[in-house]
Amino acid sequence: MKKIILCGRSECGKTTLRQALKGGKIQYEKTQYINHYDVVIDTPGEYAETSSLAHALALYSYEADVVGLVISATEPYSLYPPAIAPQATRPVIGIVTKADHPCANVPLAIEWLKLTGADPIFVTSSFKGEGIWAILNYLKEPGDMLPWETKEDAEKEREIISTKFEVSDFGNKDYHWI
Ligand SMILES: Nc1nc2c(ncn2[C@@H]2O[C@H](COP(=O)(O)OP(=O)(O)OP(=O)(O)O)[C@@H](O)[C@H]2O)c(=O)[nH]1
Ligand SMILES: [Mg+2]
Repeated sequence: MKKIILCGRSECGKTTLRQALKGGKIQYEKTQYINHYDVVIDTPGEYAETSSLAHALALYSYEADVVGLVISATEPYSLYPPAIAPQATRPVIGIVTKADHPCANVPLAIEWLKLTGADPIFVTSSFKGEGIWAILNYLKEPGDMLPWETKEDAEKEREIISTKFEVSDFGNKDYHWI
């Protein structure tokens, strides 16, 4: 598998996406440090939000084959300046998360990612499994075994065990503690 680094603001769903790509149950806590031991390098959102930490993202991107700019379909603004993708020395892809969310605005998130120059752009829901198969096939290299054999298996709804509360879920009666 090509190694991918996931960058994006806090709560945009990077850790959840990492778990969805690996096929296990979704069970996570706040990311406290850069986890780089795996084919998915998971970073804390603070690194994308804080200029003094952002340099670390650039350094860790050298350990990856692909940079994934992650943006949630529920985000009210984009962190990414236009045309940042060419600054990386790796291919940069865009990943929209939380496409299943009742407050999702997927077309807007896609537009923001297009502005960065990221290509291709994947639309995902880690909860529902949407887009997971497409990303895995993008990262797949000859001889790799994927956690699933078919798209249908890869895109099955996931079991979610989490007590992480999402601030943007305030007021939505179906989304309290998920
Ligand atoms: N509806 C929906 N919610 C999601 C999805 N993925 C993640 N979430 C929610 O988003 C919240 C944040 O998810 P995380 O994966 O921890 O986000 P993160 O980007 O790793 O956050 P940091 O580690 O703080 O940078 C969780 O409370 C989940 O409930 C998804 O596919 N659909
Ligand atoms: Mg995280």
